[in-house]
Amino acid sequence: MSDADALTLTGFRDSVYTWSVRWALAEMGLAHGYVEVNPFEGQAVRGHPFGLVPVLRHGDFSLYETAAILGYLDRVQAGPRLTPADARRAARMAQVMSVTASQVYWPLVRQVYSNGFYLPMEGQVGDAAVLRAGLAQASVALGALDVVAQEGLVLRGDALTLADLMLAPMLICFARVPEGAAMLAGFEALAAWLERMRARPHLRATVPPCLRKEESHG
Ligand SMILES: N[C@@H](CCC(=O)N[C@@H](CS)C(=O)NCC(=O)O)C(=O)O
Repeated sequence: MSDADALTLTGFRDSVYTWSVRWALAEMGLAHGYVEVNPFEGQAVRGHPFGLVPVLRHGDFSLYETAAILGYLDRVQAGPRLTPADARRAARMAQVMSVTASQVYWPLVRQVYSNGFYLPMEGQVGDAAVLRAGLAQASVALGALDVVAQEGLVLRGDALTLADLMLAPMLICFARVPEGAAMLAGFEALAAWLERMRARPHLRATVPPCLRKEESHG
């Protein structure tokens, strides 16, 4: 690959959004460089005006926002497209990606997973009230996504789309907290879809270090 074609991902090893892009790159068979930055410790993220990860560079082109990065990779890759050609499936995919960013990330990842798993794993005390607030909000998002999984246009288990790539890492993190796992089990179509995602070799190969013990072998 020439410099003009080189792909470089800037991310943080335990970030769910970074995981989505790493999983996408693996599914698409795209070779890439990787730069590790921890924005949670105040490290500057080159190419991101809001100081977040991930950022993708492709030659002299720089891109941030995970949904945009996934869509771009899907267009430059040589394999089968992960954006459906069918208008309704494509719209449902975009809807799920938007709901993931707006309704899933904060309550399920930043409130439940961070306080129920990640901070304790780091030897810090999670905030139980924040965790409870996240759980209360989570059921609304999970219910909406379960309806989508039942419908079967996307979140199918077969026919991978960009929605799978964006949502599954967040739900895997959420389910690492016992209360999250119990709640998710009540949404049967969504839980069945997630089990099929968990079995994908490229997902397993890109599991972040903080989750690796059980996720990549279990
Ligand atoms: N809307 C952004 C969100 C990215 C994001 O929130 N990334 C987290 C890591 S998973 C981050 O960099 N957080 C740093 C911080 O909150 O200071 C995207 O889709 O890429």
